Amino acid sequence: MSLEFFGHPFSSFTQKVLIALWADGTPFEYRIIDEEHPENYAELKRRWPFAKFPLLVDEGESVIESTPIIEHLHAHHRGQNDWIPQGDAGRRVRFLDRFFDTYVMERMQKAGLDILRPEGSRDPFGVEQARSELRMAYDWLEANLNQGPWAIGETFTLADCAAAPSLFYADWLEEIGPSRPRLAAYRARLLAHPIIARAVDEGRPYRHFFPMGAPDRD
Ligand SMILES: N[C@@H](CCC(=O)N[C@@H](CS)C(=O)NCC(=O)O)C(=O)O
Repeated sequence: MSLEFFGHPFSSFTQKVLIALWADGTPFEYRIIDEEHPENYAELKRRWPFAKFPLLVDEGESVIESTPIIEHLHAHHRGQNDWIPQGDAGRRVRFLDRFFDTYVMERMQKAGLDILRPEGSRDPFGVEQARSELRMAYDWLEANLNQGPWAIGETFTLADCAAAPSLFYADWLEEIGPSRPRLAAYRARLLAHPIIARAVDEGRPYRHFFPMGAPDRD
């Protein structure tokens, strides 16, 4: 029952899955994608031509994309957490997981990574649109998040695994600010969770990778 996990400590989608793995105490071999381990990138690329991470290998089988990886862990390596509860609660979890991935994480990637494009091929219109949709996502969350402590209430779920890295990094790019106290308090609760604090700490040495420069907080 050996699990190999390909990812990088500073990557938001990697952190999303690490939170689930660590919170359950699931053993795995961590294959970090970096310059010191070219064989890890080569294996990732062989298994998934897009070479996006994270990627999980379970007994030789590739499991691709963060949400299906957590679903796979939930089904085959069940720990103490109920990542996707049954019934309506599960539907709310899946919706919020999609929401954080799509409207927070992907908008943040779009706006944040544009600066790495070669001069002349940047997309200022797309960046402004992504930032505007990020603010719209914050406003929606401010109006619709429940009282917590977690995304759907008392149970820490897949939705919180997605929320933690997305809100962590998105706030660096576009501050949530004091006008959204409920969302700011949820982000603070997530960052105070010991497993999420570990994910943030393991990413700390790589903060110089943040394209716009990491702010001096968190
Ligand atoms: N939808 C994917 C997104 C994965 C993704 O965007 N990963 C980023 C790191 S956070 C990546 O692989 N970046 C490297 C690249 O695009 O070459 C998931 O849920 O896993």
